[in-house]
This record gives sequence, C-alpha cells and structure tokens, in this order.
Amino acid sequence: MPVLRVRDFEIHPGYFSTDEQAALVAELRAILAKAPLVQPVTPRGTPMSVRMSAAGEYGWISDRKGYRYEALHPSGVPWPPIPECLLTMWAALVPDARKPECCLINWYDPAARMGLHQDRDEADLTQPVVSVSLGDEALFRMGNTSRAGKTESVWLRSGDVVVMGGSARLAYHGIDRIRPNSSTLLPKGGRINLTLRVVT
Ligand code: MD6
Ligand code: FE
Repeated sequence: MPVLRVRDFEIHPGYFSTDEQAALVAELRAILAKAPLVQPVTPRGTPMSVRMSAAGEYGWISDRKGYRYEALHPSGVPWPPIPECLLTMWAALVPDARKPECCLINWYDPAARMGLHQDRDEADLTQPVVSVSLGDEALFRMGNTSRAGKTESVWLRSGDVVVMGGSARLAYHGIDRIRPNSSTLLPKGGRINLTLRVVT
C-alpha cells in the first residue's frame, strides 16, 4: 500500500498482514506473561489510562519518581527480547538508524487515550521512533514541535506502522480516542500500540 505522509509523519497502512499481526500478538502475550502490564502514574500521582510494559534492553517507566528508562521491569525481571519481526521491520523502514533498544508496549482499553505529548526521554533525538498499531482503530493527532498551531488527525488501523523521524520526531502527538469493536484481532477488543525507540 502507498505510504501516507502527513508533515514528517510517515504512515504505512497495512504494513503487517492479518496473519503477521496474529503471530505478533501471540509473541506479545508471551512477553506480557514475563513482564506484566502496569498502570503508570504521572509524577503528580495521576493514573494514566493506558497500561504499559516493554521488551528490549530498556523499558519506559512513569511513577511518582518521574519518567525514565529502566533496564528492569518493576518486579525486578529483565525485559524480554524484542520480537524478530519488529527488528526486521525497523531495519526495512529506517535502515540508517541505530538498533532499537526499547519496544514500549501500550495497552489501550476502549476508554483509554493519550494526551498530546512529545517523546523526548531518549538521549539521541536524531533517531526515529517507529510505532505499530494492533487491534481497535485509534484517532491519532499530529501537531507541531511546539504545543501551539494546527493539528491533523488520521485513524490508525490494525497493522499500520508510523515512522516519526525528522521534524516529526519531536512533534506533539496523541491518541484522542479508540473506536471500540473496530477490529477482531484481539478477542476482548482494545488496542495495542508498540513504539520502538533508541534510548541511549
Ligand atoms: C499511538 N503512541 O498509540 C501513539 N508515546 O499510536 C504514543 O505516542 C506513545 O503510546 C509515548 C508513550 C506511549 C505511547
Ligand atoms: Fe508518543
């Protein structure tokens, strides 16, 4: 399918086939059995609506002590390795980038959302972030490198991949809402978003 470009956001609709998505979900279930999803709280103590885990050398943690990358799950176990199909995708879509060190796993229930934010806890902001959507469709809002100005939104569907590089790397973005029951990939509905990042 053709690539959709919105500013510097590069959207690859249907990058993963239905079979590839199902195989990936099975791998994610095995990862979550070892590194269970946790509900993060902001440093002010407000619970976030998504639940998070990770694979790779680092996972991203948010709790009362702040936002940071950690080499261990809060339970003390290392994060499981990043699934091979995601490393292959990364190499194909961002061949000049360093290897991803974190695959953040975000679980959105039908009511979850993600406010407009920048991802900037990584040391090398020249490296792209690549995101994979699985399950229910999500309204993805894309803004500018400052909070001000116009935004544009697209519905991300299961199997879509978004590359955030160039000026999109530091652009504000977020998920306004999930469209419940819009995918049959996950038996109980909801959405999984994976974001691959270089951390160091
Ligand atoms: C998305 N996710 O769910 C985009 N960023 O399509 C994000 O932008 C994101 O889910 C930081 C942490 C978790 C996320
Ligand atoms: Fe983000």
